[in-house]
Amino acid sequence: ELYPVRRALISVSDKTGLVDFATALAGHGVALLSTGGTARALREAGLDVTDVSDVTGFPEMMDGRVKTLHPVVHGGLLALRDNDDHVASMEEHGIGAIDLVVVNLYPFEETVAKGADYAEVIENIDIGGPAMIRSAAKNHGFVNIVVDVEDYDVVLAEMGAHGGQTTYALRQRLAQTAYARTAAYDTAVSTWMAAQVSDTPRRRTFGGQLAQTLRYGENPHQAAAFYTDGSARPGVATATQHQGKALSYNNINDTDAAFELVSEFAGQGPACAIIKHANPCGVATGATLKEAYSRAFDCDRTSAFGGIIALNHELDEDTAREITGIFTEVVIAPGASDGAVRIFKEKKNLRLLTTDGLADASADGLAVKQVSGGFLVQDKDVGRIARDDLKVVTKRQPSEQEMSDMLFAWTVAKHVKSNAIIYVKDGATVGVGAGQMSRLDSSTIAATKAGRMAEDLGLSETTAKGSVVASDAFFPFADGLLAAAEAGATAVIQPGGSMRDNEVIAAADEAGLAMVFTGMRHFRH
Ligand code: 93A
Repeated sequence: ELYPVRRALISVSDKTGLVDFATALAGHGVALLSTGGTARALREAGLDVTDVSDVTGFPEMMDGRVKTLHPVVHGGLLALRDNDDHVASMEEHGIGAIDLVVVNLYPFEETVAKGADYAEVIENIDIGGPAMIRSAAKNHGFVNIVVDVEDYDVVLAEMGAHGGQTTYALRQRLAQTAYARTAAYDTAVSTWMAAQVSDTPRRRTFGGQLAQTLRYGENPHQAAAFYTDGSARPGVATATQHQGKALSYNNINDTDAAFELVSEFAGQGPACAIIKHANPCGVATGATLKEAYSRAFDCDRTSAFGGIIALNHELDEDTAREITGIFTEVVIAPGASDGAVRIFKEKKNLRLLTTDGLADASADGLAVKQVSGGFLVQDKDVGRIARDDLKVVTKRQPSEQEMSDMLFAWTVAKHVKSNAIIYVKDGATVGVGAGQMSRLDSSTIAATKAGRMAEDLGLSETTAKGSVVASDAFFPFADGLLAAAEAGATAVIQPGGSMRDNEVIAAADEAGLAMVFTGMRHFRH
């Protein structure tokens, strides 16, 4: 897996560190090939350099638009050194192997940033550079591709340690860095062009595959489109739509939230999540899918109107009939029976989506969020808590029912915008408080909703009575916890870790609550 560096092609716009790096390469006996400006800089430093034009037999032409775009360059980069045919082709056409490419691109981003005119920006779209980067990176089994000045020393360190050779691990890592660079470069080009194109903004591409132009975004005055990333993961992007008009921006967002939540219950009994404005207004398990739906609906009948429903089992006729009792925007499920499809056919405005199974809730992924001037990227929240992870911190131990309800509530909490407070009883939410700036306000809202649910169902006392409560982050003070106890909760699941944990635990003991710490937080914004 070690492979020697014998010949390098250097073509850089940013000449920082160039001479030191090339000098060190020459010290390892590496032959240097270079393009116009780069070759000049190296010669001025007294290095022995061959011009690429001498190798290609063509001068750099068309204002430099064509310098390295030649089979003698790309053949030297792409040839598999251990393939007899490839080696024969190299010999036949006089192509010499190139083992190291050092390229940084025309400063497209900087040219845009300084406010250059259209023609100048266009001239700064590098073609030959990215082509060489991609060729060299593809052939990383043999070729080193360096696109970052920071990597000059890394390459030299390996060559120093291995007698002028580099490891496969390094070449592979360099290739990944290289493709990230060309991807970012092309994104910069397409983003700049998007602003030049007079076409409707929804045609602009920002990376990804345009799947659908949307009628509008979150609001009618916002143009919008749906891009997919090509992954085959079951979800809203890959689902089959059976009927109804096209999904809107908000539909897609909420359908995603619903499906991701219900996918937490993969491989378990029937479960249903109903989403409104990206938050669950009811999540429940049930003996049947119909029961799961009904119990989710009962949590907040008012909010469920016009909601998005996700199911973790194939939609059956009974459940379908029950769902048609009120207006629902979208139902998504891992399949639907023929009978269920027939029942929905009568409801022209109801969209039915089926997927190929549920999403893997524990599969790693990235979550990207746009902020002004950039993107925030983080690992997807795939944190999950099992019974053994819980630490009972109160004198009273939770009962079996409380324990399973707490785990259910915790799973739901992960999918509720912070601050999140969720009351759960018998495997169903009975009150959800979401998206408040104060945890106490979320508690109050969740308790109020539990009271309203009782009214809707004609019950004499709040459904929060005898429930468990989950909090997505720790209770900083005892007040939030006491509010939950007052509302009727008997057990609490929360991360713990507050400076005042002792006070909070003492308050729980005083109120006769059972409380467990997860040691994990589930902020969601
Ligand atoms: O105009 S190009 O896209 N055509 C090419 O064939 C080509 N080959 C290398 N630009 C090309 N380059 C770029 O020239 C490199 O990516 C590098 O940024 C720059 C280095 O040019 P010089 O050595 O003349 O300073």
